[in-house]
Amino acid sequence: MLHERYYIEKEKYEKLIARKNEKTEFYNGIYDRYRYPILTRQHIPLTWKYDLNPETNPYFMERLGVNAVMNSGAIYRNGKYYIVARVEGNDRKSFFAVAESETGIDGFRFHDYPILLPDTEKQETNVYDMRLTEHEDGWIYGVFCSESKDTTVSDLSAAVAAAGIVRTKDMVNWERLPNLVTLRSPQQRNVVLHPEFIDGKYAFYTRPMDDFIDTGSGGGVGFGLCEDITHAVIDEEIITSKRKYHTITEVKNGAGAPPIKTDRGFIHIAHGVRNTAAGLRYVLYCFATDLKDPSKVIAEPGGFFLAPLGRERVGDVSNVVFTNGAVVNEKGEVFIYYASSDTRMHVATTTLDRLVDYVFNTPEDPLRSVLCVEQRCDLIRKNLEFLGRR
Ligand code: M1P
Repeated sequence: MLHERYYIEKEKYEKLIARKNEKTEFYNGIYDRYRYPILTRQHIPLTWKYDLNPETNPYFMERLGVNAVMNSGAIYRNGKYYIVARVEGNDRKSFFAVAESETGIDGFRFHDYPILLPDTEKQETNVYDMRLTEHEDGWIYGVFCSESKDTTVSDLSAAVAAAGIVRTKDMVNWERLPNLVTLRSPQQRNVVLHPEFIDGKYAFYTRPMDDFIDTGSGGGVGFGLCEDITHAVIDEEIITSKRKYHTITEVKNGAGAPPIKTDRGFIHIAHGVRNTAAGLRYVLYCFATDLKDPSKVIAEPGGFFLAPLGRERVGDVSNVVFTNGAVVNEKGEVFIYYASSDTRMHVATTTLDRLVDYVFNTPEDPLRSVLCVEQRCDLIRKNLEFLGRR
Protein backbone atom coordinates (compact mmCIF):
# COMPACT_ATOMS: atom_id res chain seq x y z
CA MET A 1 0.00 0.00 0.00
CA LEU A 2 1.26 3.45 -0.89
CA HIS A 3 0.44 6.53 1.19
CA GLU A 4 -2.78 8.23 -0.01
CA ARG A 5 -0.86 11.47 -0.58
CA TYR A 6 1.34 9.70 -3.13
CA TYR A 7 -1.60 9.47 -5.57
CA ILE A 8 -2.40 13.17 -5.21
CA GLU A 9 1.22 14.23 -5.76
CA LYS A 10 1.65 11.79 -8.65
CA GLU A 11 -1.43 13.17 -10.40
CA LYS A 12 -0.16 16.75 -9.97
CA TYR A 13 3.22 15.70 -11.37
CA GLU A 14 1.77 13.94 -14.44
CA LYS A 15 -0.52 16.90 -15.12
CA LEU A 16 2.47 19.25 -14.99
CA ILE A 17 4.52 17.14 -17.41
CA ALA A 18 1.55 16.85 -19.82
CA ARG A 19 0.84 20.61 -19.77
CA LYS A 20 1.21 22.18 -23.23
CA ASN A 21 3.36 25.27 -23.45
CA GLU A 22 2.33 28.31 -25.48
CA LYS A 23 3.94 31.45 -26.82
CA THR A 24 3.27 34.62 -24.89
CA GLU A 25 2.30 37.94 -26.44
CA PHE A 26 5.83 39.22 -25.96
CA TYR A 27 7.17 40.58 -29.27
CA ASN A 28 10.51 41.90 -30.40
CA GLY A 29 10.76 40.13 -33.77
CA ILE A 30 13.90 38.34 -32.58
CA TYR A 31 12.54 35.42 -30.56
CA ASP A 32 9.39 34.16 -28.87
CA ARG A 33 8.99 33.62 -25.14
CA TYR A 34 6.78 30.99 -23.53
CA ARG A 35 4.12 31.06 -20.83
CA TYR A 36 5.51 28.27 -18.67
CA PRO A 37 8.98 27.34 -17.53
CA ILE A 38 10.07 24.04 -19.11
CA LEU A 39 11.63 22.62 -15.94
CA THR A 40 11.19 23.50 -12.29
CA ARG A 41 11.68 21.69 -9.02
CA GLN A 42 8.10 20.45 -9.42
CA HIS A 43 9.30 18.45 -12.45
CA ILE A 44 11.53 16.31 -10.24
CA PRO A 45 10.18 12.73 -10.04
CA LEU A 46 8.61 11.83 -6.70
CA THR A 47 11.00 8.86 -6.41
CA TRP A 48 13.92 11.31 -6.08
CA LYS A 49 12.44 13.09 -3.07
CA TYR A 50 10.16 10.78 -1.09
CA ASP A 51 10.65 7.43 0.53
CA LEU A 52 7.52 5.74 -0.85
CA ASN A 53 7.44 3.03 1.81
CA PRO A 54 4.83 3.98 4.48
CA GLU A 55 6.67 1.86 7.05
CA THR A 56 9.78 4.03 6.86
CA ASN A 57 7.97 7.26 5.86
CA PRO A 58 4.53 7.21 7.54
CA TYR A 59 3.95 10.97 7.03
CA PHE A 60 4.96 10.89 3.35
CA MET A 61 7.63 13.54 3.95
CA GLU A 62 10.21 14.69 1.46
CA ARG A 63 13.42 13.04 2.61
CA LEU A 64 15.70 14.56 -0.04
CA GLY A 65 14.19 17.83 -1.23
CA VAL A 66 15.11 19.66 -4.42
CA ASN A 67 15.47 23.43 -4.41
CA ALA A 68 15.94 24.42 -8.05
CA VAL A 69 16.40 23.25 -11.62
CA MET A 70 18.47 25.66 -13.62
CA ASN A 71 21.43 26.26 -15.95
CA SER A 72 21.14 23.40 -18.44
CA GLY A 73 23.18 22.07 -21.32
CA ALA A 74 21.18 20.95 -24.36
CA ILE A 75 21.46 18.80 -27.42
CA TYR A 76 19.13 17.78 -30.27
CA ARG A 77 19.56 14.24 -31.60
CA ASN A 78 17.40 11.70 -33.36
CA GLY A 79 14.41 14.05 -33.27
CA LYS A 80 14.55 14.58 -29.50
CA TYR A 81 15.56 17.50 -27.31
CA TYR A 82 17.83 16.57 -24.41
CA ILE A 83 18.60 18.78 -21.46
CA VAL A 84 21.33 18.15 -18.92
CA ALA A 85 19.93 20.19 -16.07
CA ARG A 86 21.67 21.54 -13.03
CA VAL A 87 19.53 20.23 -10.18
CA GLU A 88 20.21 21.77 -6.78
CA GLY A 89 19.22 19.80 -3.68
CA ASN A 90 17.98 21.46 -0.51
CA ASP A 91 21.51 20.78 0.75
CA ARG A 92 22.92 23.28 -1.83
CA LYS A 93 24.79 20.59 -3.71
CA SER A 94 24.13 20.57 -7.45
CA PHE A 95 24.19 17.57 -9.74
CA PHE A 96 23.29 16.77 -13.33
CA ALA A 97 20.20 15.07 -14.67
CA VAL A 98 19.00 14.33 -18.19
CA ALA A 99 15.47 15.27 -19.22
CA GLU A 100 14.08 14.77 -22.70
CA SER A 101 11.18 16.10 -24.76
CA GLU A 102 9.64 15.47 -28.18
CA THR A 103 8.84 19.14 -28.81
CA GLY A 104 11.66 21.11 -27.14
CA ILE A 105 9.14 23.47 -25.51
CA ASP A 106 7.17 21.18 -23.20
CA GLY A 107 6.84 17.59 -22.01
CA PHE A 108 10.35 17.44 -20.52
CA ARG A 109 10.62 14.37 -18.31
CA PHE A 110 13.68 13.38 -16.30
CA HIS A 111 15.29 9.97 -16.81
CA ASP A 112 14.86 7.56 -13.89
CA TYR A 113 18.20 8.47 -12.31
CA PRO A 114 20.37 11.58 -12.27
CA ILE A 115 23.94 11.31 -13.62
CA LEU A 116 26.33 9.78 -11.12
CA LEU A 117 29.70 11.18 -12.20
CA PRO A 118 32.75 8.94 -11.81
CA ASP A 119 34.33 10.15 -8.54
CA THR A 120 37.78 10.87 -9.90
CA GLU A 121 38.29 14.41 -8.53
CA LYS A 122 38.32 13.75 -4.80
CA GLN A 123 38.69 17.41 -3.79
CA GLU A 124 35.52 18.40 -5.68
CA THR A 125 32.53 19.58 -3.57
CA ASN A 126 30.07 20.82 -6.16
CA VAL A 127 29.41 20.57 -9.89
CA TYR A 128 27.22 22.75 -12.10
CA ASP A 129 26.40 24.37 -15.46
CA MET A 130 27.27 21.70 -18.01
CA ARG A 131 27.71 22.72 -21.65
CA LEU A 132 27.12 19.88 -24.13
CA THR A 133 29.16 19.90 -27.34
CA GLU A 134 28.72 17.38 -30.13
CA HIS A 135 32.35 17.34 -31.30
CA GLU A 136 33.51 16.32 -34.75
CA ASP A 137 35.64 13.62 -33.08
CA GLY A 138 32.38 11.65 -32.54
CA TRP A 139 31.94 12.22 -28.77
CA ILE A 140 29.41 14.36 -26.95
CA TYR A 141 31.39 16.32 -24.35
CA GLY A 142 30.05 17.88 -21.20
CA VAL A 143 32.15 20.69 -19.74
CA PHE A 144 31.07 21.98 -16.34
CA CYS A 145 32.23 23.86 -13.29
CA SER A 146 34.05 21.65 -10.78
CA GLU A 147 34.19 23.53 -7.48
CA SER A 148 36.46 22.74 -4.54
CA LYS A 149 37.21 24.36 -1.22
CA ASP A 150 40.23 26.65 -1.29
CA THR A 151 42.37 25.16 1.46
CA THR A 152 45.16 27.68 1.05
CA VAL A 153 43.29 30.42 2.98
CA SER A 154 41.44 30.47 6.30
CA ASP A 155 38.18 31.84 4.79
CA LEU A 156 35.48 29.13 5.09
CA SER A 157 33.72 30.27 1.90
CA ALA A 158 36.84 30.47 -0.26
CA ALA A 159 36.54 28.19 -3.26
CA VAL A 160 38.33 27.26 -6.46
CA ALA A 161 36.51 26.84 -9.77
CA ALA A 162 37.88 24.59 -12.50
CA ALA A 163 36.45 23.07 -15.67
CA GLY A 164 35.44 19.42 -15.38
CA ILE A 165 35.10 17.31 -18.54
CA VAL A 166 32.98 14.23 -19.26
CA ARG A 167 32.07 12.53 -22.51
CA THR A 168 29.40 10.15 -23.71
CA LYS A 169 28.08 8.57 -26.87
CA ASP A 170 24.58 7.74 -25.62
CA MET A 171 23.67 10.30 -22.92
CA VAL A 172 23.62 7.38 -20.45
CA ASN A 173 27.23 6.27 -19.88
CA TRP A 174 29.60 9.11 -19.00
CA GLU A 175 33.40 8.88 -18.98
CA ARG A 176 35.14 11.43 -16.80
CA LEU A 177 38.37 13.00 -18.06
CA PRO A 178 40.81 14.99 -15.91
CA ASN A 179 39.84 18.61 -15.28
CA LEU A 180 41.08 21.22 -17.73
CA VAL A 181 44.34 22.91 -16.68
CA THR A 182 44.83 26.53 -17.74
CA LEU A 183 48.44 27.40 -17.04
CA ARG A 184 47.93 31.17 -16.91
CA SER A 185 44.55 31.42 -15.14
CA PRO A 186 44.14 30.25 -11.54
CA GLN A 187 40.36 29.75 -11.84
CA GLN A 188 37.91 28.95 -14.63
CA ARG A 189 34.15 28.95 -14.99
CA ASN A 190 31.82 29.03 -18.02
CA VAL A 191 34.16 26.95 -20.16
CA VAL A 192 32.75 25.71 -23.48
CA LEU A 193 34.23 23.26 -25.98
CA HIS A 194 34.18 24.37 -29.62
CA PRO A 195 32.58 21.68 -31.85
CA GLU A 196 35.40 21.54 -34.42
CA PHE A 197 39.15 21.02 -34.37
CA ILE A 198 41.16 24.19 -34.93
CA ASP A 199 44.60 23.48 -36.43
CA GLY A 200 44.06 19.86 -35.41
CA LYS A 201 43.55 20.86 -31.76
CA TYR A 202 40.63 21.00 -29.35
CA ALA A 203 39.48 24.59 -28.82
CA PHE A 204 37.88 25.92 -25.66
CA TYR A 205 36.16 29.18 -24.82
CA THR A 206 37.30 29.97 -21.30
CA ARG A 207 36.71 32.65 -18.69
CA PRO A 208 40.01 33.51 -17.05
CA MET A 209 39.54 34.62 -13.42
CA ASP A 210 41.85 35.55 -10.57
CA ASP A 211 39.23 34.74 -7.98
CA PHE A 212 36.16 32.52 -7.46
CA ILE A 213 33.62 35.36 -7.84
CA ASP A 214 35.51 38.30 -9.37
CA THR A 215 37.11 37.87 -12.72
CA GLY A 216 39.76 40.39 -11.62
CA SER A 217 42.21 40.91 -14.46
CA GLY A 218 40.29 38.48 -16.71
CA GLY A 219 39.34 40.64 -19.68
CA GLY A 220 36.38 38.64 -20.99
CA VAL A 221 35.61 35.40 -22.77
CA GLY A 222 38.91 33.65 -23.49
CA PHE A 223 39.92 31.17 -26.18
CA GLY A 224 42.63 28.54 -26.01
CA LEU A 225 43.78 25.39 -27.76
CA CYS A 226 44.85 22.03 -26.36
CA GLU A 227 46.41 19.00 -28.00
CA ASP A 228 44.93 16.18 -25.96
CA ILE A 229 41.47 16.33 -24.45
CA THR A 230 42.17 13.32 -22.25
CA HIS A 231 44.77 15.48 -20.43
CA ALA A 232 43.59 18.92 -21.43
CA VAL A 233 46.09 21.71 -20.85
CA ILE A 234 45.79 25.23 -22.26
CA ASP A 235 48.82 27.45 -22.17
CA GLU A 236 47.82 30.72 -23.81
CA GLU A 237 44.30 32.19 -23.66
CA ILE A 238 43.42 35.10 -25.89
CA ILE A 239 40.38 37.26 -25.26
CA THR A 240 37.52 37.10 -27.76
CA SER A 241 34.45 39.01 -26.51
CA LYS A 242 35.81 41.68 -24.16
CA ARG A 243 34.28 43.17 -21.03
CA LYS A 244 33.67 46.88 -21.56
CA TYR A 245 33.08 49.87 -19.30
CA HIS A 246 29.46 50.96 -18.90
CA THR A 247 28.02 48.11 -20.92
CA ILE A 248 26.09 44.96 -20.00
CA THR A 249 29.41 43.10 -19.63
CA GLU A 250 31.21 45.55 -17.39
CA VAL A 251 31.61 43.28 -14.35
CA LYS A 252 31.80 39.88 -16.03
CA ASN A 253 30.86 37.91 -19.10
CA GLY A 254 31.03 34.27 -19.96
CA ALA A 255 30.41 31.92 -22.86
CA GLY A 256 27.00 30.26 -22.77
CA ALA A 257 25.74 27.74 -25.27
CA PRO A 258 28.33 26.12 -27.56
CA PRO A 259 28.56 28.24 -30.72
CA ILE A 260 25.98 27.75 -33.47
CA LYS A 261 27.55 27.40 -36.91
CA THR A 262 25.98 29.50 -39.69
CA ASP A 263 27.27 30.40 -43.15
CA ARG A 264 28.18 33.89 -41.84
CA GLY A 265 30.10 32.79 -38.73
CA PHE A 266 29.73 31.06 -35.37
CA ILE A 267 26.96 32.62 -33.28
CA HIS A 268 27.53 32.72 -29.53
CA ILE A 269 24.83 33.36 -26.93
CA ALA A 270 26.70 34.41 -23.81
CA HIS A 271 25.95 36.19 -20.54
CA GLY A 272 26.99 39.62 -19.41
CA VAL A 273 26.94 40.98 -15.87
CA ARG A 274 26.73 44.54 -14.58
CA ASN A 275 26.50 45.82 -11.04
CA THR A 276 23.57 47.79 -9.65
CA ALA A 277 22.49 49.09 -6.24
CA ALA A 278 20.26 46.00 -6.10
CA GLY A 279 23.13 43.61 -6.86
CA LEU A 280 24.43 41.98 -10.02
CA ARG A 281 22.22 41.84 -13.09
CA TYR A 282 22.82 38.97 -15.54
CA VAL A 283 21.54 39.24 -19.12
CA LEU A 284 22.20 37.30 -22.35
CA TYR A 285 23.99 38.84 -25.27
CA CYS A 286 25.23 37.60 -28.66
CA PHE A 287 28.36 37.84 -30.70
CA ALA A 288 29.68 36.11 -33.81
CA THR A 289 33.14 34.77 -34.52
CA ASP A 290 34.94 33.96 -37.74
CA LEU A 291 34.39 30.52 -39.29
CA LYS A 292 38.11 29.92 -39.84
CA ASP A 293 39.34 31.70 -36.70
CA PRO A 294 36.61 31.30 -34.06
CA SER A 295 38.58 33.46 -31.61
CA LYS A 296 38.02 36.52 -33.82
CA VAL A 297 34.83 38.49 -33.09
CA ILE A 298 33.23 39.63 -36.35
CA ALA A 299 29.93 41.03 -35.03
CA GLU A 300 28.61 42.04 -31.63
CA PRO A 301 25.13 43.61 -31.43
CA GLY A 302 24.88 46.33 -28.79
CA GLY A 303 22.95 45.73 -25.60
CA PHE A 304 21.28 42.63 -24.32
CA PHE A 305 19.63 39.89 -26.35
CA LEU A 306 17.43 38.63 -23.51
CA ALA A 307 16.96 40.04 -20.02
CA PRO A 308 14.91 38.77 -17.07
CA LEU A 309 11.26 39.80 -17.45
CA GLY A 310 8.28 39.68 -15.08
CA ARG A 311 8.34 36.63 -12.84
CA GLU A 312 11.75 35.65 -14.22
CA ARG A 313 13.23 38.52 -12.23
CA VAL A 314 12.66 36.85 -8.87
CA GLY A 315 14.28 33.76 -7.45
CA ASP A 316 17.16 32.52 -5.33
CA VAL A 317 19.53 34.90 -7.11
CA SER A 318 17.19 37.54 -8.49
CA ASN A 319 17.61 39.55 -11.70
CA VAL A 320 19.51 36.79 -13.48
CA VAL A 321 19.12 35.01 -16.79
CA PHE A 322 21.75 32.47 -17.73
CA THR A 323 22.13 30.15 -20.70
CA ASN A 324 24.40 27.20 -21.31
CA GLY A 325 22.43 25.40 -24.00
CA ALA A 326 20.80 26.12 -27.35
CA VAL A 327 19.97 23.73 -30.17
CA VAL A 328 18.99 23.90 -33.83
CA ASN A 329 16.71 21.31 -35.41
CA GLU A 330 16.63 20.18 -39.05
CA LYS A 331 14.03 22.88 -39.87
CA GLY A 332 16.43 25.62 -38.77
CA GLU A 333 14.41 26.33 -35.61
CA VAL A 334 16.52 27.48 -32.69
CA PHE A 335 15.68 26.62 -29.07
CA ILE A 336 17.48 28.76 -26.51
CA TYR A 337 17.32 27.25 -23.05
CA TYR A 338 17.82 29.73 -20.24
CA ALA A 339 17.37 29.78 -16.49
CA SER A 340 15.84 32.64 -14.56
CA SER A 341 17.15 33.83 -11.23
CA ASP A 342 18.99 30.53 -10.55
CA THR A 343 15.59 28.88 -9.95
CA ARG A 344 13.90 27.47 -13.07
CA MET A 345 14.38 26.73 -16.77
CA HIS A 346 12.71 28.42 -19.75
CA VAL A 347 12.91 28.27 -23.51
CA ALA A 348 12.89 31.01 -26.14
CA THR A 349 12.57 30.08 -29.81
CA THR A 350 13.67 31.70 -33.03
CA THR A 351 15.08 30.60 -36.38
CA LEU A 352 18.62 30.53 -37.72
CA ASP A 353 17.72 33.20 -40.31
CA ARG A 354 16.38 35.54 -37.63
CA LEU A 355 19.36 34.93 -35.37
CA VAL A 356 21.80 35.69 -38.19
CA ASP A 357 19.84 38.84 -39.07
CA TYR A 358 19.86 39.94 -35.42
CA VAL A 359 23.58 39.33 -34.92
CA PHE A 360 24.81 40.86 -38.16
CA ASN A 361 22.34 43.74 -38.58
CA THR A 362 21.85 45.06 -35.05
CA PRO A 363 24.10 48.08 -34.48
CA GLU A 364 27.02 47.79 -32.10
CA ASP A 365 27.07 49.63 -28.78
CA PRO A 366 28.76 52.98 -29.59
CA LEU A 367 29.78 53.14 -25.88
CA ARG A 368 28.74 56.78 -25.21
CA SER A 369 25.27 58.31 -24.65
CA VAL A 370 25.74 61.02 -27.25
CA LEU A 371 26.67 58.46 -29.89
CA CYS A 372 23.72 56.27 -28.86
CA VAL A 373 21.36 59.22 -29.40
CA GLU A 374 22.93 59.88 -32.82
CA GLN A 375 22.44 56.22 -33.65
CA ARG A 376 18.76 56.39 -32.62
CA CYS A 377 18.15 59.71 -34.43
CA ASP A 378 19.59 58.19 -37.57
CA LEU A 379 17.06 55.34 -37.31
CA ILE A 380 14.19 57.78 -36.65
CA ARG A 381 15.21 60.02 -39.59
CA LYS A 382 15.29 57.08 -42.00
CA ASN A 383 11.91 55.87 -40.69
CA LEU A 384 10.25 59.28 -41.02
CA GLU A 385 11.61 59.64 -44.55
CA PHE A 386 10.38 56.17 -45.38
CA LEU A 387 6.93 56.86 -43.91
CA GLY A 388 6.77 60.23 -45.75
CA ARG A 389 7.40 58.56 -49.06
CA ARG A 390 4.45 56.18 -48.64
O1 M1P B 1 24.23 33.44 -9.89
C1 M1P B 1 24.36 33.77 -11.24
C2 M1P B 1 25.39 32.87 -11.92
O2 M1P B 1 26.65 33.06 -11.31
C3 M1P B 1 27.75 32.37 -11.87
O3 M1P B 1 28.06 32.88 -13.12
P1 M1P B 1 29.41 33.78 -13.27
O4 M1P B 1 30.53 32.84 -13.08
O5 M1P B 1 29.42 34.37 -14.62
O6 M1P B 1 29.30 34.81 -12.21
C4 M1P B 1 27.49 30.89 -11.98
O7 M1P B 1 27.67 30.33 -10.72
C5 M1P B 1 26.10 30.54 -12.47
O8 M1P B 1 25.84 29.20 -12.14
C6 M1P B 1 25.02 31.40 -11.82
O9 M1P B 1 23.80 31.19 -12.51
